[in-house]
Amino acid sequence: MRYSVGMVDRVGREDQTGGALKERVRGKPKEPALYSVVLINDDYTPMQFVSDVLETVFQKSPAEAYRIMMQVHLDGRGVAGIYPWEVAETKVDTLISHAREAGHPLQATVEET
Ligand code: TYC
Repeated sequence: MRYSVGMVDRVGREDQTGGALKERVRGKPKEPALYSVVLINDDYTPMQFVSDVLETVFQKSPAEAYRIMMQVHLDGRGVAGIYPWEVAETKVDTLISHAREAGHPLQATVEET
């Protein structure tokens, strides 16, 4: 039996790409941009509430949550976490809705890192 080298070749290439066009990749692939969720101090939100949301929404340990809460309390602001854009936005939305539901004026913003 005889095989056509050209045909075997073409079938082989089609196998690798599934027949689809591949995008040319050049240069160093960029990491996705990251954003800080920044908590803002106020005079009314209880310290315990801020520590609790840092634990539940931002997955901080009790010690780290307390440290961040005190940093915000003393310095006026502090970073709760660093995430891709959509995650950061969702964290802020969750934080704000918990705070409003509990009647607290806690504020947070997303900033480019
Ligand atoms: N300053 C608040 C108090 O004394 C505590 C607080 C900490 C509020 C951090 C907001 O983002 C905040 N009860």
